[in-house]
Amino acid sequence: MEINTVGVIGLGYIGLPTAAILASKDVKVVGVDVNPSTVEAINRGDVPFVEPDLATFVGGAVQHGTLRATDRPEPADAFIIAVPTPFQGDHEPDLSYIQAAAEAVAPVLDGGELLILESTSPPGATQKMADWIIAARPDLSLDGTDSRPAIHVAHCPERVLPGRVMIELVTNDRIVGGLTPAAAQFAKDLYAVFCQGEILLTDAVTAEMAKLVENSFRDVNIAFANELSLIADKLDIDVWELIQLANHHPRVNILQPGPGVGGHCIAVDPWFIVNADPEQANLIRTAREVNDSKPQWVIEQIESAVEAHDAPTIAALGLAFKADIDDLRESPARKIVAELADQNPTARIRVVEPHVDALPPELANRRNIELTSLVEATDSADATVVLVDHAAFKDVEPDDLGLDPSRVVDTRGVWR
Ligand code: SAJ
Repeated sequence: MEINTVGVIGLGYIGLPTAAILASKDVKVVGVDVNPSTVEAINRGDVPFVEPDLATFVGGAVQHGTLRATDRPEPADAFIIAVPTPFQGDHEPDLSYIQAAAEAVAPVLDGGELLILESTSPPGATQKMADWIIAARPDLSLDGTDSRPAIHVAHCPERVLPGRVMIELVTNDRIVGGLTPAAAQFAKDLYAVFCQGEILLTDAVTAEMAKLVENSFRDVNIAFANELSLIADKLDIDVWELIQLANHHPRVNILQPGPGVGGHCIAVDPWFIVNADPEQANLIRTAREVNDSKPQWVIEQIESAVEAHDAPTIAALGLAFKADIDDLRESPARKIVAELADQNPTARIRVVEPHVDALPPELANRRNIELTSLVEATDSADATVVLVDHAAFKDVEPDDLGLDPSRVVDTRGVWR
């Protein structure tokens, strides 16, 4: 199958880098997004969020004429759908963005196109997407066994790490699951345009599960570390030393505890497995619950460190969901600061986040929270809580800040 034009539906953290890297290989890419400011920014050659090297790729491709953005799909040889799949209600996957994308693409199909779902999806979502397209276009088919022309549908989950997206898009191995073997092969040919890793073929449901399983594996292992941190606290031992010692065993590799699990994937994807098989997915559900309950435990630790003060000053170091990035979305640190302020209205909270210039709205609105420098925040604070292991904090000695170790709650072990 010859692919000269690709429509990328959804120009977010995954869609835009994928569109830009394809366009850098001289594929003609039309990106589609429902947000007019995203479309305008990209057509100016700008990037609406921070990701190393992405701006260079987007700016270059727009200038070269291989990438442009618009608000509705146009005919193309292949489509990549990279829209959000959040959960709703009691952790039920919300496929409405996939359905909207399928229904937007259906009218521009001629038959013969390749359609790839990249969004992280619960088992069966790729088949559902195909069914929505065929429902809108009963003149097309999924296998071409009758006189109706076939469309080729596959799932290829993204696996790139925020902060390293432009590198990992090229170097990571990819899993491609086709609704048919032909669809998988066509999708492999498209990814081979920019991916230097291995491209492994399977069916769509196995590919969907592979992505969910990868993130659940990490979630379960982080939950193990978080549970150990609670047990170590009760036994009055240092969890960081404990993990370091245990990891000397050749077959043990315990991850690091923290204030909870953030980001848009690891805290969400395991629920898709729980939802698909609630009776069996006990370990996966419990791990989610352990990680989700960690922020409240951290709040209690801070409260007990300042219980002698009526109107304590608390320095909170870090708001991002992990080290050395500016991404504050779904961050346990942000949640901890907000809840701490709510539960302790007389406390003054000085937040240090070297990667942003302003507090997010729900924190900026509170009179008892302010964004300050590290030195200002820790100066005569009644307690200091480390919420993110940014290099900017690791590089400082607590002694230089005049910190009393008994008044530090170090959720990331940066100063041990
Ligand atoms: N965390 C810990 N302790 C650890 C490791 C991480 O508390 O030892 C926390 C982090 O601080 C953060 C959260 O877990 O709050 C998630 O961070 P992460 O670096 O583990 O992962 P993400 O969310 O940035 O990206 C993950 C990656 N998946 C895996 O490593 C299996 C990435 O490859 C995926 O592409 C991405 O999810 C995604 O989009 O699904």
